Amino acid sequence: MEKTRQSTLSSDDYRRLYESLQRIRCVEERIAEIYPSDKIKSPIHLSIGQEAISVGICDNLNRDDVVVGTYRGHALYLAKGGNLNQFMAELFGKTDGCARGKGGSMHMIDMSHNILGSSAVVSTHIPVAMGYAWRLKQQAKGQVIACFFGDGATEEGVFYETLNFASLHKLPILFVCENNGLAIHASIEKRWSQRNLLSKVAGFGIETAAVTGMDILEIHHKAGAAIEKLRSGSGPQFLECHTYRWRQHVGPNEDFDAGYRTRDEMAPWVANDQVARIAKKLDEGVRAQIDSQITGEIECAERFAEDSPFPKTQELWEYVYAD
Ligand SMILES: Cc1ncc(C[n+]2csc(CCOP(=O)(O)OP(=O)(O)O)c2C)c(N)n1
Repeated sequence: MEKTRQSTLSSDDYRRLYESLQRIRCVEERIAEIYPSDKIKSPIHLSIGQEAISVGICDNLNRDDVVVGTYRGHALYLAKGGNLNQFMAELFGKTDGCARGKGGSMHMIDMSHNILGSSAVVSTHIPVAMGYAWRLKQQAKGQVIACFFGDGATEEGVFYETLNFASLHKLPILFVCENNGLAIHASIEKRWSQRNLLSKVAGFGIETAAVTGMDILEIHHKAGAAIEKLRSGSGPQFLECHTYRWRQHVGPNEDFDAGYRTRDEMAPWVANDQVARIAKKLDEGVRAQIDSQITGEIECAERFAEDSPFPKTQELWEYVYAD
């Protein structure tokens, strides 16, 4: 995806944002649809409702900038330009998957787009991103890394150790907290004594910004400003984006019967759907053309995944660290 620098977006910018948002939404809705068939071989953590964060931020990144994320990582992978065929084959556990079918949904990687991967163990990718940022700083080619994580990840000690080290060494890292207010079924009200994440981060000397209204244009704008500061060497930046997860923590369904939240709580977030909002910025014909292109891409990716073979048994011990 090409970067956008101007503060007012053009029709081409809206087109590009819509295409990315709609691709992620349609891919994940299709994943939810086919999940009961057992073609997909791994657990899935859907980003439906949260797409605007990855899209708004990645639109400001160059191809050689790096991203790293979590098990809820489909949106990030696709927004950064990751290969859809390899993504689908990975979900299907096939050898043409981006991790040769060994990683599944939680381990999407595409180094040709500098998508470093993701971790299923909460917070563990944050120090890895910092290490990579250190390397980028030493190489001094102007690249930056964006590290995405949930509000739950900020409860781990390594998160604070990383903030300290990144600030001390003025590393080119954008921390992105996708604050959906939930860690599995536990709300922030039940977990945080204080709701002052940004002031805690600022205590490490890191510049912070928040987007509370799930507004892709505000995310785009604030991420753009933060990334420019990173490139000018002013040290790590932190963006907290408030959002809401529409589906269950893990799996394809809604989960209002689980008792930890209500449909009423979600309603304002759905009314503020950023995919529908950006769709309205486009001419009907342009939108229809993008929609049909995406439908074709997804059909093609499914066929690619179906046609790819499962890994052979003898491959079990290949591409791993230990014998
Ligand atoms: C170190 C560690 N502790 C606990 C878990 C179990 N776990 C998986 S997801 C999750 C919630 C994390 O919430 P958050 O970081 O807010 O991300 P979200 O799922 O909301 O995107 C937990 C506790 C884990 N995977 N790793």
